[in-house]
Amino acid sequence: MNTIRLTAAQAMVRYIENQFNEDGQRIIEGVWAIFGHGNVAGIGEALHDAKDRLPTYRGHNEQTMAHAAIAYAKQSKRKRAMAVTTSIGPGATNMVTAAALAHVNRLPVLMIPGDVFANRGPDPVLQQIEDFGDGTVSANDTFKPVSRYFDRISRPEHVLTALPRAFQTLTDPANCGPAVLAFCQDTQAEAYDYPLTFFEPRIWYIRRPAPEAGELARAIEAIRSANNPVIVAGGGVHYADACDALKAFAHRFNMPVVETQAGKSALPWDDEMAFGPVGVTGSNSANRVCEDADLVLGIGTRFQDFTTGSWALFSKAQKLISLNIQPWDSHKHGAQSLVADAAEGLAALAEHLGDYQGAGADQTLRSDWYAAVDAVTDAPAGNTLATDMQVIGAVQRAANDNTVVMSAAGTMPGELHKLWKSYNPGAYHMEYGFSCMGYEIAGAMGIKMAEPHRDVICFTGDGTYMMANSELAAAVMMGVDFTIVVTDNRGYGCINRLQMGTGGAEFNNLLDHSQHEVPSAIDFVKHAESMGAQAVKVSDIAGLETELASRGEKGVKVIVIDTDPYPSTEAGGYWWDVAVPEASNRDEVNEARSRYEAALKERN
Ligand SMILES: Cc1ncc(C[n+]2csc(CCOP(=O)(O)OP(=O)(O)O)c2C)c(N)n1
Ligand SMILES: [Mg+2]
Repeated sequence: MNTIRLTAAQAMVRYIENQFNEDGQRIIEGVWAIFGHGNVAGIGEALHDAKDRLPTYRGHNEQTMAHAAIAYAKQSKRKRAMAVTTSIGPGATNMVTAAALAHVNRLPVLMIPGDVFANRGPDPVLQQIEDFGDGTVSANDTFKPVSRYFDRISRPEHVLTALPRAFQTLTDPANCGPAVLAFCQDTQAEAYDYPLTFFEPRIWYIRRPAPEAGELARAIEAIRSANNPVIVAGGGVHYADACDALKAFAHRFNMPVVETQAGKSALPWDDEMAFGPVGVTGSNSANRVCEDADLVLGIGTRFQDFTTGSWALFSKAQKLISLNIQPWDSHKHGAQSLVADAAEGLAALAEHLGDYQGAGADQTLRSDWYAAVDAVTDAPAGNTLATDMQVIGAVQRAANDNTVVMSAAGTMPGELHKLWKSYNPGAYHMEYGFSCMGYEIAGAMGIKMAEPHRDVICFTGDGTYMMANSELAAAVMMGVDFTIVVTDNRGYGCINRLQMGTGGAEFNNLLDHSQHEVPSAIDFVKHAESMGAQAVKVSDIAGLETELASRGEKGVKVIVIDTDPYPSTEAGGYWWDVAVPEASNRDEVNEARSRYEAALKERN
C-alpha cells in the first residue's frame, strides 16, 4: 500500500482539505484557532503548513469564534462549515456552549479541542480534570451531550475512522450538528504511515430522500380530507433550498404559509400566501390562520415552543402532519409523519394533490397586520426615548434587497420576528434555537464571511453586547465589514418585562435595579472604538437614519441608540408557558398565578 508518513494532526488537516461539497467548494472553509499547550505544537504546526489552502483565523474567545463558525454554516445553508480548535481545559470548555448552540439549531461545525496525554505520562497535565473514579474522563466529556458525533483521538490510526464519521455528521441533512474530535496532545504529534488513498479528494453529496409510498399516501389522504390547511415553514425549508418550491406549492394549492424564526424569509413578506410569523412572537394574521386551520402541515420545523405557543396554538382537534427529514421531528406531538427532504416532499405531494384547493385565507388579515406593524415601526418620534420598534422601522427603511438582519437573544428576536419585512431567502438570520446572548457580533462576522456581497446588519442589546463583544476586534482586523445597531436600554429589558408579566418585582435585570454602589454608565462608543470599530451614538431615530444611510463604507460600524426598556409590540403574540410561583407573598404573583392556571386550563 502506498503510504505517507505524517503526524496525526497533519493527517487530519490533509483529510479536511480534501473534502468537497457538490459545488466543488471545500466543506470546511477555514479553521478558527486559539492555541494553548493542548494544540499549538501538533495541530498548530499542521495548520501552518496548510494555511494557503485552509486558512486559520485567530479569535479572541473560543465560544464566540465558534459562534462565527456556526453562523457561517447557517448562512451557507449548511453547504459549508468551519472548524474550531482549542487547547485543553478552559479553552475546550469555553466552546461547550457553542456546541450546544449548534446542536439545538442542527448546524454543522467541526470542533477540535485538544485533550490530555493519551500516554498519561505527565498526568495531571496543566488544566487536566482529575476524576477520582474514572481514568477515561477528561473535560472534553462535557461535549458528549451537546455533540452529534463525539470521538477521542488517542491513537494516530483513529484519524482514519474519526474524520470520515465526523464529515458524515456534518453533511447529513437529518443528523446534522456539531462533530467533536477531542484530540490528545501527544497523539497529535505522533507520526504514522497513512494510506495515500485516505487523502484522495472526496465529494459529499447531500441526501435528498423522497417520501416513502405509504407515508405519502396517508399524507395525501389527510390533506384531501382537510378544508383549511396551513403550512408552517421552518428552517428545513431553507436548508433544502425549497423556498421557491414552497411558494409555488402554496399558490397552486391555495394554502397560507406561516413562518417560524428559522423559517422566516422563506417567502417574501408581501407574497399573498405569506401570512407572517407564527406563535409567541407571531402575527395576528399567522396565528389566526393557524387557529382556523383543520390541518397543520409543518415543513422542516422542530415545533419549538415559540412556534406552537407551548402547543396551545395547535389544539388537539387539528390534524398535524410533519414533513421533516428527521424522523424524530416528523413524529413530534403525535404528528402524522412524512419523512423526506422538504423540496422532494413538496414535489411528491404536488404530484398527487391534483386539483385540490385549500381554503386560502383572508387577505385583510395580512393588511390589518401590516397596518399594526407600520403603526409601531413608523410611529412618529416623540420627546421620549425611542422604542425598539422604531429602531426596527429605521433599519427597515434603510435596508435593501441585499440586506441580512441578524440577532439571537433579548428583545430583538421577538420584535424582528413580528415586524421585519424580509425581501428574499436568507435576508433574516435568527439564532432562536439556543437564543444565546453573545452570538450576535461574532455571528454577524460569520454571516459576512459566508456572503461577502451582502449588507449585514446586526441587532444587539446592551446586555448581549456586554456578554460577548471581543470578536469585534477580530472582524476589524480581518476586514470583515458589517453594521451593528446597539439598542441600549440599560439592562435586560425583555427579561425585566417577563419578570413583571409573571408578577415579579423589577429586580436584578435593569442595571438600576441591580446591586450597585455607583450607577452604571457604560460608554459603548468608546468601547467599540477601542476595538477599532467606527462608533457613533445617535440621540434619536432621525440620527439613526442618517448614520445607517452612510453605512457600507469599509469597516465595522457600531451605532448606539438609547431605547425605552418598557414598551414592546402589543399586537400579535400568543401564550407562552412560563411557570408562575404557586405560593408567594406578593399579590401580583398570586394574580399572575391565577391567570397562568386559567391559561393552562384553556390549553388542555
Ligand atoms: C447566554 C445567555 N444567558 C442568559 C440568557 C437569558 N436572557 C435572554 S434575553 C436576556 C437579556 C438580554 O438583554 P439585552 O441584550 O440588553 O436585550 P434587551 O432585552 O434589553 O433589549 C437574558 C439575560 C440568554 N438568552 N443567553
Ligand atoms: Mg438591554
